[in-house]
Amino acid sequence: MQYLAICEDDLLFQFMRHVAIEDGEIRFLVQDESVARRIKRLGGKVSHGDLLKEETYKKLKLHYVDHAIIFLREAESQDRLCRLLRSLDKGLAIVSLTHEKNGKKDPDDPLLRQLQLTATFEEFWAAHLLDTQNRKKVQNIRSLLGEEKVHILLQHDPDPDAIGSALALRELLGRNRATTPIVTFGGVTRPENIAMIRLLDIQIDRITYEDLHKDGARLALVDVQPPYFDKSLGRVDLVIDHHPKRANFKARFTDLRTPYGATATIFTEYIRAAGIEPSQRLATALLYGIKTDTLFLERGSNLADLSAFTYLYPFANKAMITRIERPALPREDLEALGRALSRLQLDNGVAVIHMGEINREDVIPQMAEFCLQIEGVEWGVVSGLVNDRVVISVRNVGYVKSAGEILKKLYDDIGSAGGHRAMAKAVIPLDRFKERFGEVSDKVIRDAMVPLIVERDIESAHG
Ligand SMILES: [Mn+2]
Repeated sequence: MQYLAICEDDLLFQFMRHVAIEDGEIRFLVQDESVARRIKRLGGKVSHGDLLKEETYKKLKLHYVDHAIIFLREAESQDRLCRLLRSLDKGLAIVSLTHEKNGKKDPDDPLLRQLQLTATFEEFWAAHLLDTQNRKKVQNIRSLLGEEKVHILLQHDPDPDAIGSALALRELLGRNRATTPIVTFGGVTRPENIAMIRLLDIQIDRITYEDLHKDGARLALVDVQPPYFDKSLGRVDLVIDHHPKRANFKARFTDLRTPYGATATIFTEYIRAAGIEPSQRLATALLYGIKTDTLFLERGSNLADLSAFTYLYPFANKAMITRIERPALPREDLEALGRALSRLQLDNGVAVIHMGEINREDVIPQMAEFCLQIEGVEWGVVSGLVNDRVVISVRNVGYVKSAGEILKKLYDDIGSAGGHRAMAKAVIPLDRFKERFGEVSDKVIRDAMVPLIVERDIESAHG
């Protein structure tokens, strides 16, 4: 490949002299002989001549050149040169560097590219500035947490983004489980997340508020912020998260990046900036964190998530992610689902199931989701009794009335209810439920869902 870099002076040469081009060589073309001599002294291949004369290019044997890069100070000369080169060679690829904000475009010439120098530099700087900032932050984090024991605290039901981020923080600190345990006040419940910590051998310890600072331990929060917890956490050393800031809090170090789709993306940037090559275990955890929090880069993700995902991909164990995503269904859950199916009622596109008493809350939304696969069903409404709460989960096909609004209207005054257009959930304490409906039985819970269906019919009657 032959490149021809055309410039009045040695500016392009200074920029490009150290650019290694594996598949070819660069020849420079400048206006003045003295400039050409200087470039030659510095080891460049160079010609000189009138840049806007046809003669110059005939001498150069332009037909051997595949790619021209041009930068002239005046926009008008730049345009003239582009036209001249095009008239001499129809197949020549031209990159035209311009410092004008609105360089003219020629939509009819697919082999001509206009690049704005300022935009190119901004892009270049943005990436490098970010990397430098990340490096500085890693230094701060390391010196802040020093040699003390660190508790990495996650939300009550830790998700893959939180778990991956915690693992990355521990790696950044060069610590192990004993000195830097990952802790929660709750526990991991989703079958996929349980599979994740089992397959990747990650321990998450249960902790109490009293033990948070035991023996002078430092406290780091990832993928969550202090106001999430109902009690005060005492001194918080570190908060790294991508959720919007809900209320003010104090921490010695914070890095909140709300445009990011995942906290694991922030940690991937830290790991890269620190020059750490991620182990397969860490890369798998981070990749799975980004994948689940962004719904495979669809929801609320940005370029940073994509770039982190691309970076982690070759290091991660993709087969293991597939195994995490298809966790084994325990026999008792399967039986609960079987019993649930036998209670299915179908009414005018609405599938209703009351599952009765169950151990795990997450099978309720799973069942509601499953109902949508039944032919002709637009709404799946599934309820269950979990400990001392009635839980109702609603799914719909999305083009009907908002499930979240309906549930909110029906149950928000006696419990908590809400959600999106296509998925919603209500949780009602058993005593409040009894207050309104008298008793708790399959029949009553089923009847309690009737207004939901009526509501939905009124809505469809209105169009
Ligand atoms: Mn997250």
